[in-house]
Amino acid sequence: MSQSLAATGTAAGPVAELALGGDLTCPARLTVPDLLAWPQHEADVSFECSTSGVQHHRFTGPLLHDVLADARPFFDPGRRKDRLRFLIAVSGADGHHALLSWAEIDPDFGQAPVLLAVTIDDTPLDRAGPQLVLPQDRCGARHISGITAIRVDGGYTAWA
Ligand SMILES: Nc1nc2c(c(=O)[nH]1)N[C@H]1C(S)=C(S)[C@@H](COP(=O)(O)O)O[C@H]1N2
Ligand SMILES: [Mo]
Repeated sequence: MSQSLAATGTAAGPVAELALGGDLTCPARLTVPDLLAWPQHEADVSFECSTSGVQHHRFTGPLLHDVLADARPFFDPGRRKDRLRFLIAVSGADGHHALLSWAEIDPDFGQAPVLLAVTIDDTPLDRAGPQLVLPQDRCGARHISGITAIRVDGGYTAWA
């Protein structure tokens, strides 16, 4: 797709935008074409849905960690313990949402290769919006499609 089409959309509808917000130094609004600026990874994924059975898809896109780290969450990147408080809330356009912990995707901790997919089975997701891909998940429920917002929050403690 050309830059001008990406910026304006076409008769088929506007290009989807993802809002990155919360405890970030650099909050941003990103389109799927914007997500091509990060190194692209591939994942061949099988997951099971409780209603529709086993699904197989091939996804490409940046690592969620790379995109969020560049938005500079409010922690000192040099201090590992500082990162353990942070949660990542991912929401789709239809209201489906899930929480991840920062440590789950952090290379110093769980290092889960979670993608913000920009293609599914070689089809661009420019209009649908990016999809969360968790190759480690047996169940498909966290593979949130049409992501419209990701919020990073470092304010969680277990105090009653
Ligand atoms: N936005 C959004 N994403 C979603 C869902 C949803 O309801 N809304 N359902 C999830 C569930 S339960 C599964 S199993 C997979 C379904 O993937 P499929 O469309 O390839 O079957 O999408 C996940 N992503
Ligand atoms: Mo599902």
